[in-house]
Amino acid sequence: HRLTGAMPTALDRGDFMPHFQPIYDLRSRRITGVEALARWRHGGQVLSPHDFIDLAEQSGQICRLGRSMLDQACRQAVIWREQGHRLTLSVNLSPHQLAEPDLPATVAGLLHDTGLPAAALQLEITESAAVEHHHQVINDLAGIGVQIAIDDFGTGYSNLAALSRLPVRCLKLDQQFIRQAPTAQAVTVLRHTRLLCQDLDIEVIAEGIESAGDERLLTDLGYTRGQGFRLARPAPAHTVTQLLARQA
Ligand code: G
Ligand code: G
Ligand code: MN
Ligand code: NA
Repeated sequence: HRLTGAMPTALDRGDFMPHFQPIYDLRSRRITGVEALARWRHGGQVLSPHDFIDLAEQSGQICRLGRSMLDQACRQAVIWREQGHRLTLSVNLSPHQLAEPDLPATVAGLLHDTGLPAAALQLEITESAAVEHHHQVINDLAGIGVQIAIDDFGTGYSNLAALSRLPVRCLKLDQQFIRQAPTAQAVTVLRHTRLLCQDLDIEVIAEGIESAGDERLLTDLGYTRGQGFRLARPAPAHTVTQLLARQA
């Protein structure tokens, strides 16, 4: 694929960058965190992960790309924290990154170099990758003090027993449930996931909030954290800086 061939040079030149999507406290409507989402400035366009993450994984370049995202996102998070915003930074990890034995050392090194406190970094991993193979590396990452979140929760091979044994701080409930609401089944999943998290003492973030109705349903069910186009779309750092300044 022509994009695969263009990746090494693009990485060298710094053409990959994170955009950031705010995560909100649904009660105060304040931003409590941001999720870094990779973008590629390529040929006058900005490409989204759908265009290149699979290619990066297949070609083995996802680790370098993931490291670059982590590095850039941590540096930006430090800038926001220096402006007085107490944010958690969430960064997506590919299963390939979890399979790299030096990931915990790499993350520790990045935190040291950037000055971002470990507790301010949340690493998002998908259910399948989390529960199948990578208990040791996940434990090591948690040992550094970073938060572990399970992304797209409810879509993978949920192994609740494994989940309760892992040092998981947060579940990000996949968009599909709020999309399917208000069917009775979807509302049941939303309600019980919230209760499960409460009982396991795990934070839960509802993803894909697109309307006032979505937001009302979730707050009625006791959700206090959310992310979605109704609240804010992914945007370049400077746009998020403006959003943060406005709520200060
Ligand atoms: O930004 P967007 O909403 O289009 O992201 C689409 C998908 O790409 C999401 O599932 C997200 O988890 C994934 N993604 C975005 N940025 C990164 C990244 O830096 N690393 C990895 N591994 N996945 C990412
Ligand atoms: O898989 P992950 O949760 O990392 O993916 C985040 C993706 O979800 C990004 O591509 C982001 O653009 C997208 N996203 C965020 N909020 C919404 C939303 O409200 N609706 C839809 N359709 N997509 C969203
Ligand atoms: Mn994510
Ligand atoms: Na998700």
